[in-house]
Amino acid sequence: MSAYSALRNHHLAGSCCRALCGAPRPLIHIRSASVAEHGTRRSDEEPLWEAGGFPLFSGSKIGSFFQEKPVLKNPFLEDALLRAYLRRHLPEESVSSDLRAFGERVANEVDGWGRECEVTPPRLVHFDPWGRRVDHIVTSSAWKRMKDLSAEEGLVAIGYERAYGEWSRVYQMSKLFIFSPSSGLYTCPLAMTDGAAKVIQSIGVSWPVDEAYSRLTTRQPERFWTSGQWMTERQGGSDVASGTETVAVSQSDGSYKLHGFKWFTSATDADMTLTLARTQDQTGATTPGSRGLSLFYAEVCRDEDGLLKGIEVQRLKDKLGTRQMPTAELLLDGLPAHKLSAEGKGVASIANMLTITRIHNSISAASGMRRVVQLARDYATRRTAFGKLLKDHPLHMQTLARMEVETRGAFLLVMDVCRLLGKEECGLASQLDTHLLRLLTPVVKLYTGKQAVAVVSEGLESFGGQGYIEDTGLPAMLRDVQVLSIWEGTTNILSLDVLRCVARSSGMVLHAYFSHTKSLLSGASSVSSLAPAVKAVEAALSELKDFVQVAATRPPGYLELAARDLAFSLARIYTGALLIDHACWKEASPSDTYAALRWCEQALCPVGTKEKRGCYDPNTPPLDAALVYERLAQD
Ligand code: UCC
Repeated sequence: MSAYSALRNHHLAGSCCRALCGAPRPLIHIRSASVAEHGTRRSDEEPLWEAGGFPLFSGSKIGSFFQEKPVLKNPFLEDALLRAYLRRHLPEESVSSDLRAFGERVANEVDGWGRECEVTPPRLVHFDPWGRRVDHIVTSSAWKRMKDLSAEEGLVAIGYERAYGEWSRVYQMSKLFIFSPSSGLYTCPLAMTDGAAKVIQSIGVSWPVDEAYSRLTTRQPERFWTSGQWMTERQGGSDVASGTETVAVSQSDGSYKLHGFKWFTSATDADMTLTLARTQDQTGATTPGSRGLSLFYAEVCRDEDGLLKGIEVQRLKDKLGTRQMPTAELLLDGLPAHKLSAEGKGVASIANMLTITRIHNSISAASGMRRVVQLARDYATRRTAFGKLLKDHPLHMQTLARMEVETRGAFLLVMDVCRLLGKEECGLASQLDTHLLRLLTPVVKLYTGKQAVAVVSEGLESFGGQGYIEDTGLPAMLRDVQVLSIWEGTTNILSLDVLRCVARSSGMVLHAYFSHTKSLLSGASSVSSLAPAVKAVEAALSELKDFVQVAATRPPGYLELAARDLAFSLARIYTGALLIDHACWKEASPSDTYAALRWCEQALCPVGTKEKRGCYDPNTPPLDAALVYERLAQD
């Protein structure tokens, strides 16, 4: 500070003080909550005035206290449950050393790229400077680096190399679990890429998709392709059967040209896509509904003039979150394509893709929770309020512990579904496993999607006002998890999918559920510390069984009203059993037991309770409607 400004500040401070107090101000002390170093508090009494009599914050000075930000550490090393789960089920040194190294890379390098993707969102360039239509989706260099990284790290490939047999999916998904919150949403194209590879594999890896399959599953960045999944049209993405207007016009060489409007295509910079369309008969007519839909494969490429072949990009979507990723409206105007499914089997064929993307969605949900807990617990060791670190406030720790319990439950549920997927893909699944996989896929997707929004929202609150500040990166986490309950089937659509698979399997999926959940409890019979949790799960199972028996005698509308609560009950009970099972493992920690006990304190079977209260009776829909549409008397 120059002599002049020092004098001026001194003068101003003095005159201001005199104006306020009418007398020279004595030295004031405040209680300080700042921290000099980790966990070490500075002296309680700290002068507000500097030596020489100048107040802090005077002139250009901004005081000595700055918030410490939470630090992202290696997300693999920081995750006790992930490491224990792998030690229990996949104790391969090559896996843990890969995950350790990847975790280091995520914390030190990739997380920064993810942030770059967020602050440099994609944009659409419709025309070149000379007026020619080009439809270029310009993405950040970080987004492109994510693509190369994904290939190098085998983020799709691991699931298809199957180097670890039936546990290969668990390995792949563990890697994605570490990657997801730092990925700048690159996990979205990877989900669809994985789903497309799965569809191709189930249909048969032969022309015209053999080359595509090898590119989707390669580790070579220069060959790696991503895939889109274009299902949503202008009439919406849930009722695909009646909402799909796209027509496939057959060509003389056996291929097709697609004409339609895809309303919501994610990660539209993909190299290829799978999509649904209706073929025409001789007269040009199409079959309505699901029976008229077939599955098509199309490459996204440019002609010799640099124009997209058969595609016009109408605009990019302006979304709440997932802004890192281009999401577009596409006009398909003669897009060259090949039919992959049997005629009219489009929905059933793309269902394989949905199974995979729904599992990826659940991984993203669980890892979003894990990340916010990791950051919040780190912050709690740095931030002081009311004279002590946040971690020393029991109420704050209770909140974080509740978030941790939710995160653990979500992790075990999704990993169990990955386990089942791995078994099925290696031909090792029993019929029970196959039924469980079918039932639990919509359950895990819908449940973790909702949990993620709640946990990440709570997580933001644990940073106080900083959780609401855009450039901390924290608000983006909440925006991004909000999509997880929406795309790939909303909560209600997936609840109805649960009913669909119960009906189509004549209840066999529920039979598998009851029998496997009980078997998960078997190890706990002699563990007294877990007795309250076991008792709660057993009681909930029996309540659920009662509900199923009652529901079987009621009309279909009854079950539809109960669908959401049924799905939540299936998720909570099964997760409780998984937590108990994990806590019985010989290397389990006391915290594993505690997490199981805490999880099982909640209402595990809401569908049973609500059934007894008459919530699904035929009189409730009109009452619900009357409540929602109630008008004031003067209206
Ligand atoms: O595309 C989107 C965004 C992409 C972004 C990807 C990000 C991934 C996550 C990233 C993480 C970061 S969003 C739009 C996504 N759209 C959906 O998810 C569709 C939602 N709607 C449904 O799921 C509906 O339930 C439909 C479309 C499946 C209903 O169709 P239908 O035709 O009315 O249903 P049907 O008639 O019951 O079933 C037709 C056939 C049957 O087989 P067949 O013909 O052999 O009898 C069913 O058994 O499809 C079979 N099927 C299934 N099979 C239907 N659903 C399933 C299923 N879930 N699993 C197996």
